[in-house]
Amino acid sequence: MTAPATKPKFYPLIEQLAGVILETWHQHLDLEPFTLPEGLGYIEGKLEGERLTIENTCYQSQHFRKMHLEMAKVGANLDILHCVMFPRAEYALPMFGCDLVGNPRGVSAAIADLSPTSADKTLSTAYQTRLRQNQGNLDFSQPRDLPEWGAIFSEFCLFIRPSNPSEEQQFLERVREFLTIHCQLALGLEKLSPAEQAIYLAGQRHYCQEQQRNDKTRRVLEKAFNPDWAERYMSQVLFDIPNSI
Ligand code: BLA
Repeated sequence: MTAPATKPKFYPLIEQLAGVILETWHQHLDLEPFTLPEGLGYIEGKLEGERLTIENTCYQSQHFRKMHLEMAKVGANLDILHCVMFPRAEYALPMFGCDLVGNPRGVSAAIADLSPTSADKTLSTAYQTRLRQNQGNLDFSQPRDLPEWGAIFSEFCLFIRPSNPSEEQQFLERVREFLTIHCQLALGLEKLSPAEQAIYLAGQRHYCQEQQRNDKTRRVLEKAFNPDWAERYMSQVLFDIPNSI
């Protein structure tokens, strides 16, 4: 199935965030296309009589095996942006992840993180130093509590309900900062030894396994398609687990 000629309009913060993500990728990295499994680029389903459309944009680069930006629309009421950068196991890199869920009244969930994949599940000193620089300036009135599987996220994880346009912009700029730091630090890394690569790959596997426990995402996909399809989409597209180096 190919995308329709007229693109659907998304909640403004979602459009802006997609712009920031693509802009930052293009600015710092040499992008190559990444092909998703057959038939999973543009998708349509029905959720309780409402149309669900999913648009996927996917790249790879020297340091990232898969950089996935997804924009989904459920009828007129639910807009979702999902983004994950899966590092190549050759590099000691955390996982960038971001999810934004919007409805006509506003954004209910805005989450972004650089999540560690190292053996001790901490970010490197270089990441910590850069991430601390502007952390003190952040001020959100409605922080949200992570679910139990959220233990995969770092101490820098931002999970909020933005309560006004200024908080929306603050979130957008913090994500730009996460992405800039991530791309810049990735470009300076040496390759790991095979033994070290196995550790980071295990870290990625754990991250994906835990993300697959997100019942809220699974429920939307199960209702729009069916449980088997949801399982396939979550395990092969949203959080596919690389098996080998
Ligand atoms: C929450 N994700 C949600 C919610 C919905 C989705 C409907 C509930 C919103 C709310 O509680 O206000 C739905 N998200 C989707 C769907 C897709 C999607 C259908 O990506 C894809 C088609 N989720 C991620 C990534 C992160 C993430 C990369 O995909 C984090 C880096 C986090 N989403 C995340 C978290 C919650 C959430 C932590 C809250 C879960 C909870 O409160 O239980």
